[in-house]
Amino acid sequence: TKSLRETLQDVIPAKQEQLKKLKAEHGQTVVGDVKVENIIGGMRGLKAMLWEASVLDPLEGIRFHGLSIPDCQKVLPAAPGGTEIIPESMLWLLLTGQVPTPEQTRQLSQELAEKGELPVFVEKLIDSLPKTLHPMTQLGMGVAALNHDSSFQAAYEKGMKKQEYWTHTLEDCINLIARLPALAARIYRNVYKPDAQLAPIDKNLDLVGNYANLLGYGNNHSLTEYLRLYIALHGDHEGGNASAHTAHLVGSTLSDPYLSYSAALFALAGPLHGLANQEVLRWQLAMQKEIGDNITHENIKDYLWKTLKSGQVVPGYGHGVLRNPDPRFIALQEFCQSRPELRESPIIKLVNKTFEVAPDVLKEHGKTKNPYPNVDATSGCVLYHYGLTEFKYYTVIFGVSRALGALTQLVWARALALPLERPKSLSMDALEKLIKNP
Ligand code: FCX
Repeated sequence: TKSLRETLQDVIPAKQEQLKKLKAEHGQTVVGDVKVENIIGGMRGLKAMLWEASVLDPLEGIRFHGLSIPDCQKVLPAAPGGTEIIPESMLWLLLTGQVPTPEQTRQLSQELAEKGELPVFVEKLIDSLPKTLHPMTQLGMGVAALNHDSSFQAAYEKGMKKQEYWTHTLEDCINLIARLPALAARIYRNVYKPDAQLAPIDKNLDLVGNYANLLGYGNNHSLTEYLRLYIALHGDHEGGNASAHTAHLVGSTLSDPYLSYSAALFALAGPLHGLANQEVLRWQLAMQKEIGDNITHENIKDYLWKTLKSGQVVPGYGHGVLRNPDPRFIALQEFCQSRPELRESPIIKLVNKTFEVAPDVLKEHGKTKNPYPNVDATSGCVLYHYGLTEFKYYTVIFGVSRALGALTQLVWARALALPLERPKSLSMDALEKLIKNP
């Protein structure tokens, strides 16, 4: 069987050729209009960047190299003894466009475990931070500091050729993904369980098996499986979302993958993006507290209106691109329905009941273009069920996941020699002038 690097060596030339042809034959072909509303409206809907690993359809949801979430659940290998997709198999798919064999997946798991230890200075850096510093700030700082060992940066300083960019980018990306569990778990330990011992990395375990162990949940097989699925599914969601786009933009300056992904994490830390899963839990718990047990649909409806009338968004609902329930939400709900203890969990039941009411209320409210749940409507609530109740930590888990897609695309961006990103901005006066004299 081929290694990850051999597989990539095989697939990259065809993609390079495809891009060359696109540029030569269609460089001047128009594929869309730019409206003033796109310029004012956060570039929504503007087809303006290249992203190989996944494409998001507003109705159908995400496809990773053409595979939908149910397709991935059928074909991507699980961990030994597990049934859910693991991040390694998703990473392989995102990087190569091919479905790995179980053996290839195991090889990747082994490589990640072997590279999983943190440098001592990063451990010390994280240990020196105050517990009150948000875990996402700590994660972003830790990831940035890991650039001390960047292969890309070292090779760049020595004057590497452009053709070698992607190989060094790949090494950095693999190293970074490998170290994320130890970094993220250290932050968890320091902030929430200061007396706990961190488990050593087990060279025979997959990435999430080790992450769950380090978090102190290694003996909870159900939670470990949930984390595998969640981290794999959350890995990539097209290129235009704020975190992925940030990594892409920063990477286009030839900043190394550590710095690029660190920047992405600070975009993920915003409440309209990655922080939404903690907001959902906070909101659902506040609803439960206010209404008490035996919540009816009518109670939920009233609570939704109260949230909307106070000018807040309903967290976990709406999306910049999707116009249907998020298939990632559906996949996580199915995971819950397949396990009796989760089916009966009060918080999961509340998420379900809210889903039965919220779309109609949001339609009646009439503002959001998408009245359906996104993945965050349930992801944090499942963690809460398992006893991982420290919700300020949830976005860190999202950050471990999103590395898969954001870093994969850095490899592709360098392999395809994509240039420095530099869109043209306009002042309102310049825009008005352009409208008068197009
Ligand atoms: N509740 C109430 N109002 C909402 C809403 C919601 N869940 N979602 C959108 N709206 C409002 C917007 O605030 C906007 O109002 P405005 O005209 O007064 O500014 C209007 O509806 C139109 O917004 P729309 O075009 O539908 O949505 P956007 O693309 O601007 O924003 C997000 C998309 C996701 C930011 C938005 O739906 C939202 O704030 N949702 C709640 C937070 C959330 O769940 N975020 C997670 C998203 C995702 F999964 C992720 O990136 O991680």
